[in-house]
Amino acid sequence: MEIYNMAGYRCLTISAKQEGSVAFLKEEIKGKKVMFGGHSGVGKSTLINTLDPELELKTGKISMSHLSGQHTTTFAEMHELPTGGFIIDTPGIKAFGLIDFDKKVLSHYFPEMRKVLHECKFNDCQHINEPDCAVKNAVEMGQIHPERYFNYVNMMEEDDDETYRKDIYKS
Ligand SMILES: Nc1nc2c(ncn2[C@@H]2O[C@H](COP(=O)(O)OP(=O)(O)OP(=O)(O)O)[C@@H](O)[C@H]2O)c(=O)[nH]1
Ligand SMILES: [Mg+2]
Ligand SMILES: [Zn+2]
Repeated sequence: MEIYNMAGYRCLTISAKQEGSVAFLKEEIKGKKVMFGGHSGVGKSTLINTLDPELELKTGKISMSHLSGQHTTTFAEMHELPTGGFIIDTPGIKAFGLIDFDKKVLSHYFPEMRKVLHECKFNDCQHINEPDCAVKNAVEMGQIHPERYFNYVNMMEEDDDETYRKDIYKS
């Protein structure tokens, strides 16, 4: 939570087992389309059942040997809530990847980087090896969490094979 709060995201802890703690979600979702994402077993479907018990979505036990969910939800589905708005339940995330994505603008999707990147010396700075980089400076000054910068570098270095293959097919 510390990492994401620092990046400018609002983080809250809630429990599907305590109805009072999810009441505010009904207000949040009114007039919106909201999606729940996360690993299998974190309680996405359970939380949606709390928002509308009539949905009776299937939920799964946590596997004691793996201490994780069992991929109970198998496809994404959108439900209209009687209290207003729409909620989308999704299967647990198995892998994360960037497809058809221009890495040159990856930092624009990190709010805390977007805030400072106009101060980089080069306006096409990739925040990796360039001198006078505002993003790297912010990491050093403790304004950007090192974990977030580490994730950024990892994504930048991720294999581009997928994109490469698509380019071959196109030509
Ligand atoms: N104590 C507690 N248990 C919870 C909470 N939310 C979910 N659970 C339990 O965690 C288990 C998994 O919940 P699910 O709702 O099936 O999880 P999911 O995120 O939908 O999982 P997938 O559909 O596999 O992606 C169930 O046994 C729930 O009863 C919670 O807030 N507190
Ligand atoms: Mg589920
Ligand atoms: Zn930079």
